[in-house]
Amino acid sequence: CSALSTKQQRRFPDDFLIGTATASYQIEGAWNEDGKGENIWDYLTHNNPAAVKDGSTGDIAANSYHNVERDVEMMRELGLDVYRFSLSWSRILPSGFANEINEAGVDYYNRLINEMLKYGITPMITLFHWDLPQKLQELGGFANPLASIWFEDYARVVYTNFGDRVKHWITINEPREICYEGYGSVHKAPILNATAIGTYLCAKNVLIAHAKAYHLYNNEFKDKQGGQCGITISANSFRPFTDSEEDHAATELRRQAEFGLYAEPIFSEEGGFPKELVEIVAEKSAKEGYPWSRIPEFTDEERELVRGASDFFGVNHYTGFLVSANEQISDRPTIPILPDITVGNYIPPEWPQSASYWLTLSPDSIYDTLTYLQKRYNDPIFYITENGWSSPPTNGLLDDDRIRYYRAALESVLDCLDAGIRLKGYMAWSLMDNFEWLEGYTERFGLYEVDFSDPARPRTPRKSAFVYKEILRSRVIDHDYEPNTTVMTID
Ligand code: GBH
Repeated sequence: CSALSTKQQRRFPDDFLIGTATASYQIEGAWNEDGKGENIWDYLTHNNPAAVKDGSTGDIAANSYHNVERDVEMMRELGLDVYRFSLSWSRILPSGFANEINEAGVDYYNRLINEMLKYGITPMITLFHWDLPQKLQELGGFANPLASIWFEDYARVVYTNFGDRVKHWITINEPREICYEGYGSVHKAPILNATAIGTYLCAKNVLIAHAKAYHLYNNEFKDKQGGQCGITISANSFRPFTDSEEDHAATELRRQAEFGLYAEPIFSEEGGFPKELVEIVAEKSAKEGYPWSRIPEFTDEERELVRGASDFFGVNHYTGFLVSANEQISDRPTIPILPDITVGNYIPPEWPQSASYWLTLSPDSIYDTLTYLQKRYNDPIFYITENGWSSPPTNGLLDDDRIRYYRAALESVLDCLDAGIRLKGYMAWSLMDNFEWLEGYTERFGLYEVDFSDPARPRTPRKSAFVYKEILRSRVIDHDYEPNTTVMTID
């Protein structure tokens, strides 16, 4: 007898969407083909190659621009319910502005969407996953309040062209990574490193951009097209290192600085930025001699525009940390934190390490994160829009560590469903190996391996792809399932 999920035979409901996710710059390649305009990742990788670990670019990436049929074939092999991908803004609008539409770019996405629909795979589209048109960056990018208008114009083009067939929209992927990593530090393009100011300025403008695109959909498209529109925010699990009051307080502050900064204005009852953080930054700003707080305020009108502006809460979730009031707690590499808060990270030695320094297998972290968000934000509808595990390029096809991670994560998903959390779907990051931003091709997240030394970028299923396929087929997690990995088929 095969030992199924340890608890009992728990099933994923038939209407629970299981899928995979990718992002345009990470997979498409064809960076200057058929009229595509330059974006900030083209610009960064071409002009500052030292910023990328292996000096690589996404010029070809996984060559998905030329692989529509193979990409959809992989989705069919896995038996996906849903595939989440993003659109390249500058492929659709080469200058970033809506005066000129690049029909070849629109055509690529039409072919992809139509091929998916032919096989009953639901498209979930992210409008923006970090590849801002370069000209818009030169005009200030998300530090410029006009960015919300440029984004709304772009969203109108997108809904108009694809909304007849696409019913699941995500405006923006991970405001934290855009703003803190891109504007407040040097971890993502445009590596502005405007530490004191950049994160908050960007946060406000990104939230307003999202809200405008959301209301545009609601007011002008939803009646005809009948879809839903939300945002994706990265939210990892933060639990107190000890049960002390100080560690509990530090943990809550850490949550506010990580995801609350972006979630609170949309999903909280009162709207606006998290209060404790606002107080801390205001006080520090005054001490530092600024005539105003570095964290901008919303006008009443802006606050109301943003508050409640999402049909669901998309969560990208990868890992967890224990948080301490003591800054010097960890001996394992830990991730950079917004400099306005001072708290410590702890990662227990027994949590398995991936190829990414920030990513360990943190037990029950999905359940912990979603129960927190459910309570704090009044029971929204959730999708896990990303979750995944990296291995080094040399690991090849036998990825038992990735299998262990996905099984544990999906058990945690079932715990959420048992607890009544309104979680509607789960997307594994990623369908295939891709350009991992400043890590280049040194970290691999794919269920399918991509051979980056071959110009055609052929894809080969890893062992984890077979295991994921079986979970999709059976709708249960069988921890003893050993796949036959010799032939991948379409069932
Ligand atoms: C996701 O973000 C992205 O949406 C996806 O594009 C990406 O491929 C995937 O992660 C895997 O990395 O050294 O400061 O950069 C997840 C959020 C990504 C945030 C990694 C922290 C590392 C810290 N995290 N990042 S830093």
